[in-house]
Amino acid sequence: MFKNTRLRSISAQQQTIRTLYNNHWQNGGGATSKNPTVLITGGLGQLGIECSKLLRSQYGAEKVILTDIRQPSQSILKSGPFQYANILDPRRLEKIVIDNKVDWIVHLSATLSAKGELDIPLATKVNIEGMQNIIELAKHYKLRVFVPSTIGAFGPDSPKNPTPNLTIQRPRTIYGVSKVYAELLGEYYHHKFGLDFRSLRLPGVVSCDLPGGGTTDYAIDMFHNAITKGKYECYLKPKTTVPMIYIDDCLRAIYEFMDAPNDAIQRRVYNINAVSFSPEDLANEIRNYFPQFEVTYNPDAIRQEIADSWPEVLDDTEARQDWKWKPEYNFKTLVETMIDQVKVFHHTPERIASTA
Ligand code: AKB
Repeated sequence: MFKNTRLRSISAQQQTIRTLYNNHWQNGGGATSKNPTVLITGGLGQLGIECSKLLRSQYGAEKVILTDIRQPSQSILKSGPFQYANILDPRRLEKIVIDNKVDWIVHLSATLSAKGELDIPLATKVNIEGMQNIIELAKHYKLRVFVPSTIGAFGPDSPKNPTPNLTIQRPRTIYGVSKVYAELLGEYYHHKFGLDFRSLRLPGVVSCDLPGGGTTDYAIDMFHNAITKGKYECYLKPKTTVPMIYIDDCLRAIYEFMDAPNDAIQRRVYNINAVSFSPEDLANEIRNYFPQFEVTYNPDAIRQEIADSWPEVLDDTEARQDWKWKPEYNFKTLVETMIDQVKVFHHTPERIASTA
């Protein structure tokens, strides 16, 4: 008896939700919305906060909902909607989607390459199970969904310089494996169900904020250490060259790609390229600002092997052709901008001196 009542009430509830979403789609909501409500997962990570700033400047503060399992600062709480949500809890995510009539998801939660190798079950859960939850939700509510892929989706068998958009992908990390899975699952849902899935293979992202757990993090660490300590011990060999991108270019790429009309997009997954450099190149460029900066090298076996398996340069011809991708920062302007930003991060010359 109880069971039946409960079943009836669930189906009545589902009916209400269906009607609500039908009205929403008829009024121009959903994947093709021109003024979308966007849910960002992993919102307090390296890309999330800055991504929310950019999207809020385009669509309005209330239209972008940051979610994470971490505690936000007061300033983040004041800047716009924040909700606690674990990507491994699909019902919680679904509630946020329904309550806010979400149109687009930017799914940034992930365990990065180096951390993933230290805890493979965790990376599998977060990156694969999390992706399954997000894609099912996006399919059900007809949402546009962006999932970042990475240079890590390639492996030692892929051509390195340049690495084409369509080529051999045999990554040797759980992170890479999960990202290839995400790419293929997204393409499959696009062809099978018409899901508006979009993905970019991102280079290592260079920003003032630390990502945590990536192989390309050394570049960020190097700036912070140059400014606060005047020296740095690098965990990669001096000549290890991989593609990198300044965060502003990366976020603009995500925004422009998400905003591109469907008929401009020939693929669901694109390479984007910006600059490529090695630890030695970066140290030399930083020395133009801090001539006494000292860098020593003590390669870490896991991260060196990962970096050695990655591309040196991504071929992004197709992104440039189809939706007019073009980076604004070259190596010199990336370094110049990072030095300014990291100085601001560490606040004052007094603080720099005291930590030296
Ligand atoms: C990592 O190093 O794991 C990431 C990436 C290149 O995807 N920054």
